[in-house]
Amino acid sequence: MRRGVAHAPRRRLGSVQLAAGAAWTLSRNDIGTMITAAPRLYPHMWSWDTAFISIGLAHLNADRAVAELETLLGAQWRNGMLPHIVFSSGGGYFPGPERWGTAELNPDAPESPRTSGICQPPVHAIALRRIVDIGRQTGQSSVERLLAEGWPRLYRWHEWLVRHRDPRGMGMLAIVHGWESGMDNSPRWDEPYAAVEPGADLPPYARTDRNLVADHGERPSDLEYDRYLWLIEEMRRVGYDADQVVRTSSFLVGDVFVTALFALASEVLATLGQESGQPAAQVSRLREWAARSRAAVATAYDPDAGLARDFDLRADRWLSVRTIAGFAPLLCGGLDEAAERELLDRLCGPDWAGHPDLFAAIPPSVSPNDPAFRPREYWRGPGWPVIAWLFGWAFAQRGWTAQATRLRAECLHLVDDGTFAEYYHPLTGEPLGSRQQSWTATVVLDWLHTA
Ligand code: 2M8
Repeated sequence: MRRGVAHAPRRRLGSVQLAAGAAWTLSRNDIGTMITAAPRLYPHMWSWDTAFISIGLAHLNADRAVAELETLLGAQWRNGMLPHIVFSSGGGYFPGPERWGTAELNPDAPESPRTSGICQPPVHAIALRRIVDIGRQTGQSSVERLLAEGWPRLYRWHEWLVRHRDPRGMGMLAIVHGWESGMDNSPRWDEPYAAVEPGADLPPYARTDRNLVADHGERPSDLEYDRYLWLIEEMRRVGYDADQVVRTSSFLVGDVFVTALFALASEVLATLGQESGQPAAQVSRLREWAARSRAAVATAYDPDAGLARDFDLRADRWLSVRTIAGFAPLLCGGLDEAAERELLDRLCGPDWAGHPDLFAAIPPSVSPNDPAFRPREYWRGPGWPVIAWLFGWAFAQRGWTAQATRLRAECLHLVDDGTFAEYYHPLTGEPLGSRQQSWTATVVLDWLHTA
């Protein structure tokens, strides 16, 4: 019996209704030029959201999935960076293109479409693999064009990360803003953010997110936002020059989760390249990058804590904060068999996905047994379907079928209220943050189509 108690009675949709709701969510968020991350809170294209969105779309219409990924790739900077936001022509989000000012400040940034000046986790090769496989099964040939034209772009994106985001040359990729992790206000970043002191000359700004999420406790605080904006200000002042940003940013952290995704995605991209006759030298470089980053993730693993750690490059110390990101080695491999088995057991055990009070057995962003656990607050406790999907996909690749199947079933239970929320209260299943979030809909579609 489920032990979580929902505050309001939950609807429970069957799989046909749920799939229809997910498809409707994507079409509702389709503004013609792109599918936005969410209708009101995120009315633009986010890099890693789009990777996931295109997977769900591929089940409905491969041409549209291809177009979506092409739009993102079309906004790639001349130096190879894939920007974290591609702005639509509408407003409604802060910081918008004027605040970022990338095209004015950096010759590599596209003038159209406008983009932000940072990046997000490199999951795009995983999306390419998935879209190509789905398109081939359903006989939709546009995926071959995406493979031929998208592969070199993704190669350049990975190359950019290696060139500009591996300051110690050891395979651990660094982020210069919490937003680059995708886990914006995770407690992982509390210590490095505490050292970020917003200057008195931070230009004034007005948040838009607080007008759109009724309970402000579900969003980051004002102090957190001051720091987010200050880091952007620092980048503006060096014209978004990638190397100068890494040299000067008050925030520079080796992100173990991004590094694991990079290792995994580099392997996936290498295999796709090998299968489709891409240059052998590039394919083997991808495998080398994957191996180096996998080794960096293994080095970040702390056997005493039983979790992998981030590394604060400014303070020169490991960050031993216990969050879902600590399970990064399960995504990319690299640990010895016994350590890996122990880590997998921990993920499924009573501190995490097996916690007896969870509404659904997916790992929350922070363990309910941790003093830092805040069940309603964004990346400080809620369950995120997209993260469950990532682990589920990686587990299936690694042959851990039982765990992958369980994640799928439990996550589908979490989202069967049909709100397609951005994140969920892990103990009650209450939908939180935005509703009709595209990447939640897409995860549902992929899972329902791969039963
Ligand atoms: C959230 O991040 C944006 C900033 O990039 C925000 O809070 O305004 C994160 O959950 C991020 O991972 C996600 O890509 C984005 C859009 O869904 O929202």
